[in-house]
Amino acid sequence: MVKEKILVTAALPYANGPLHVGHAIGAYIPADVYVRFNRMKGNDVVFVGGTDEHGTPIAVAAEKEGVSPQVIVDRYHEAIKKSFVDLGISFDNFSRTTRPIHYELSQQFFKDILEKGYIYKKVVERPYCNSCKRFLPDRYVRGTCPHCGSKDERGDQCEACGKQLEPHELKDSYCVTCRNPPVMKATEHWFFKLSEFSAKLHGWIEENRHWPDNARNFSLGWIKEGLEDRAITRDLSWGVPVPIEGAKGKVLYVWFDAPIGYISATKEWAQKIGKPGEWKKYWQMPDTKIVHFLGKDNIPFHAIIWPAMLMAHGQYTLPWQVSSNEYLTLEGKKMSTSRNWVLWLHDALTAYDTDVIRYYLLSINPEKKDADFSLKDFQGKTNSELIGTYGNFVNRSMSFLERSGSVVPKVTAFDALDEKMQELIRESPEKVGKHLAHFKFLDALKELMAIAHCGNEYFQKKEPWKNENATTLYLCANLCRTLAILSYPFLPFTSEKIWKMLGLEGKVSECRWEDAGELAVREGHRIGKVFTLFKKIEDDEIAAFGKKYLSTEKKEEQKMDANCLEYEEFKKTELRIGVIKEVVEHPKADKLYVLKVDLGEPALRQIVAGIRNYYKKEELLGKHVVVVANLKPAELRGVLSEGMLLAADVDGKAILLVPDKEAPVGSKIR
Ligand code: B3M
Ligand code: ZN
Repeated sequence: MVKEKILVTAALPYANGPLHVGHAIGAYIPADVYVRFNRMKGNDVVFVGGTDEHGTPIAVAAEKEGVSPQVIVDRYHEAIKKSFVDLGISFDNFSRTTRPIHYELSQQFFKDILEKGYIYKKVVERPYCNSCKRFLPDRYVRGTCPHCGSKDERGDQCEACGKQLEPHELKDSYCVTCRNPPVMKATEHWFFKLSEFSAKLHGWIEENRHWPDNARNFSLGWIKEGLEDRAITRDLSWGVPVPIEGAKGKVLYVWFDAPIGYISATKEWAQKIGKPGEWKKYWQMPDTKIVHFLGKDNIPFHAIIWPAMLMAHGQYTLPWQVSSNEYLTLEGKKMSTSRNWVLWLHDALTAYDTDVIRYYLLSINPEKKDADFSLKDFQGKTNSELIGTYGNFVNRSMSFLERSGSVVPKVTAFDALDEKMQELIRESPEKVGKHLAHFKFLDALKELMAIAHCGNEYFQKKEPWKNENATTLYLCANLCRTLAILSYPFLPFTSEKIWKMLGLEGKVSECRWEDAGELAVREGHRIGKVFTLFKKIEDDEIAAFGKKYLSTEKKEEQKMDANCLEYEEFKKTELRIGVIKEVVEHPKADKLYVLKVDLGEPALRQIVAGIRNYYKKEELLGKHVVVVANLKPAELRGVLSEGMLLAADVDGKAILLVPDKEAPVGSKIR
């Protein structure tokens, strides 16, 4: 067999929070299964990953906590790395996009394609916050999605409908820092000529028939709609500086530098192994298969923009596969970190063995359609499949062998059932392997479980507790070995345990995939100590787990805590009675009035209020109202506002709060 060169990547998670189980099965577990399988096939595989440490996801998280972005990325790089180790993800290198090697490469990449004429400069209008005095790229803006109407969505992508967004497309948008609506302001940015690659991308994707449907259909659809040039710079201080004169205060867009992280992580790996030029073998030689694993929301970047960047550059190999999973829901509901409906990976891994989590996630792998993680199903599948089928076969075979003296008996005669079993062992590497080679992880796992199931049937039919049993025990011991090898990509820890129980030399990881088809446990071989592989998940246990990590009440409580205001903070709000003295229409916004309000101060206050649809001017004149008097002045659509009126929000309609009895202007409210 010719050895293949394969470079595998798994999307670089933003270092702005921990990972949840959806992340784990979205890209990392399938990538790891694929990598472990290919290593056993004797292929030349390098598996790289790392954390994505730029962009507004990081900057916004840092601001929320009032710390620098560096603090955030340092913290979550470590946390994410630990979760991957605990999950058994066998990266050859796990890097960070804040490392110098990555800055250098991303800047060089930019300069290279600029030189080739694929980048140009253009003045554009972008959202700007007058009170924060800065531009609001990507996630600095929130508002209503123009496609599906979901409220409070981020400026880069709608969590509800998944559509890519530009911050200025959001309706009722506001600045995430101060909540004021942004204005549009001119700024200069660099654009990548994506439109020029339409035809080339189209031809290339057409040919990539081995891609999953979701990636192919999405990309071909997008090309049909028409690809537009994309801004690849941002007005931000956190990120890779744009490496040219006159670009002060501008950084590369995070989705420009992040995929380059795959190359820089490979370069770093090459340096670490003491062969600095080795990365070129994978990125600059066309016979390497570059395989990207990612979740569905990352398809546009991996299947269109990144390949176009590589085409523009011309010196790197294009991806061969874009293996993209659909979403995982949790108890039937969409997972969402911002809405606090998630099962954290570290929580799952504290309570259960890695392989138990890996097995369940792989058994519901959202390969072609969304899948649901439910605790009941997790308990059911673990108990009936992982333990009831796979664990059961290994345990009953090994225990029987132990009770019979721990030595593999001398084979006597083969009957028809034995012949069939021998045949199954011989064919099994091909049966499971053909699916893995084609990224069909669900089919591969099903095949593996079918083999274990055949083992149980064989054991049952042969009734070794009643009959002469030498051949049965010999074949069962061999099938245990076969299962150990074939389950290694899925259940790497369990498979090594079985190996140990079998008393075999070396490790499963050193075996070849095809070894699984041999009858290598010979008569006279002494097995090791036998122990049970898994513990059944009991009802009360899963209930307690759910209560601790998943209960909605608990999540609501946590949310309440997060939203609660200390009294000391609340006390800072200054509320006072005012009387409306003047009402004019806002010159630029038809929902707004510009009011002059007397608060008993020397000068009247100017307040911009969104009540024009609900009150006539004459209804307002002379009205006593409640005013937030110590808000930082802010411009609303270009008009200064020095306070806010209190109103009840009744289905989006404003109803002003007024004093019940006469209260003089300026009265404080306590
Ligand atoms: N950090 C998005 C995400 O975590 C992004 C992936 C980058 S892959 C180059 O979903
Ligand atoms: Zn602001």
